[in-house]
Amino acid sequence: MVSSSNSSGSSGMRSAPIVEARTQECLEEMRNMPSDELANVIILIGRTGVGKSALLEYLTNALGHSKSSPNAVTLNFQLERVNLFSKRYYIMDTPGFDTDKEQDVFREIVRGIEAVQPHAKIVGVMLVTRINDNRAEAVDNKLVAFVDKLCGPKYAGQITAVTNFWNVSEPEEKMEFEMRLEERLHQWRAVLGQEMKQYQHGRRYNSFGEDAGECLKWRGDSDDIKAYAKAMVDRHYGGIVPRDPVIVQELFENQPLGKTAAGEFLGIPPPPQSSSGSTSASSPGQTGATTPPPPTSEPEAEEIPRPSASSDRANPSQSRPQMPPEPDRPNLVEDLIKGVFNNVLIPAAQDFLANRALGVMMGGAAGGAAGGFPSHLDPLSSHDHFVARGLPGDLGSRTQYAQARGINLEPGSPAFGDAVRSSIMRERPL
Ligand SMILES: Nc1nc2c(ncn2[C@@H]2O[C@H](COP(=O)(O)OP(=O)(O)OP(=O)(O)O)[C@@H](O)[C@H]2O)c(=O)[nH]1
Ligand SMILES: [Mg+2]
Repeated sequence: MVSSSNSSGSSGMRSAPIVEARTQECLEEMRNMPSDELANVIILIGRTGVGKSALLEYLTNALGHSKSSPNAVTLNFQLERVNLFSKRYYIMDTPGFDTDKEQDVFREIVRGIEAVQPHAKIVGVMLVTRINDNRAEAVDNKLVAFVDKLCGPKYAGQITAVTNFWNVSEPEEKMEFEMRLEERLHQWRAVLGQEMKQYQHGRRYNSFGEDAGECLKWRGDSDDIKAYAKAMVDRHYGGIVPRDPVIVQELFENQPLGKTAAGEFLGIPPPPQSSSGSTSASSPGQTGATTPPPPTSEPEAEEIPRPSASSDRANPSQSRPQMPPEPDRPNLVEDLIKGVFNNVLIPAAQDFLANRALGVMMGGAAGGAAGGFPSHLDPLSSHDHFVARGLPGDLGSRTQYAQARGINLEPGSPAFGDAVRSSIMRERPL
């Protein structure tokens, strides 16, 4: 186990002592947990300044992490704990994934994962971005592809795409952000998996846990924003039977970082080939950590019991079941990196804007995608039907659409979804 797990990172700089002490407390608490229990860890990943640390603060009520404090930039992994609806979570903050920092950030994430093993399950990964950021730099796409490599193909349902900076002043700006969100989620789901969840941090949520279509004030409405964020964690992670991301299995197998999917993707050089060809003598993850590989099991989603951490430790040779082979997927990650999606989706977005300018977005006269219902969307989802037609699918937009057509059902209810779906299908056949 890492003995001073927050004292030095790839940057060689130190976190604020109080934040560091709390991280140590969290690690200590995990170590002291009953051997048949595992801590629930959620990792925040994203570029610098997108609000990862601010999200951690809102989720846990902790202070001292974000740019609103003197300890502006996160340099090492940091942990805070919170009890949400009688379940304890440990939220792990990580440094910003930026150009030329990618490998260092990956190493720090690995350091964090190794530090919590074998006492924890990585129940979730949150991919945090700013919605008010219209840059589409190579590193943004690389980030999504990196998360895919880190988590593997079966983890999509445990990834939450969090967008920040929803505080808008103009309705036009809100529409633009909503359109950008749809575009982004469309791209990401194509890469990470359709089960990926979403959360708009700074928007109002209704009692069904659905985006109610209203942007809140970052400071004035902070209590509401905090409550919605906490409820989201419970919704997304409270009732699941979690699996670990693929990196946990790879570290457990003593894969050197350059041999892990994420490490290979980021260009971390593989270790020199030994004469026997074995890599098992390499230190786990080559991060300099003293942690043994994480001897936790990787149950299929249906498998609830897992060997306890202590029994795993007692018999480290008892390896966990092999991960199932990756299903065949088109080269979406490579396409994403090459920017293919940008070429496809930006014209679609422009069409959408043009339609909106003509006042036809809700009118049904024009717009919409051609060529049938996209196979990656859910034909039973009214949200996906809107998206398939190039329209914002959030609940607020669907409610607006419904009201304009005299559909007076409870927004978000199944009956509402059915009525809205039928209506849009009639109006805009694909
Ligand atoms: N207005 C507004 N401000 C936000 C929002 N989210 C975060 N912030 C603020 O923006 C800043 C974001 O900083 P951090 O949370 O430190 O960003 P980070 O992603 O942790 O950055 P690194 O540690 O450098 O990786 C903080 O001052 C937050 O208070 C948001 O949704 N709206
Ligand atoms: Mg930070």
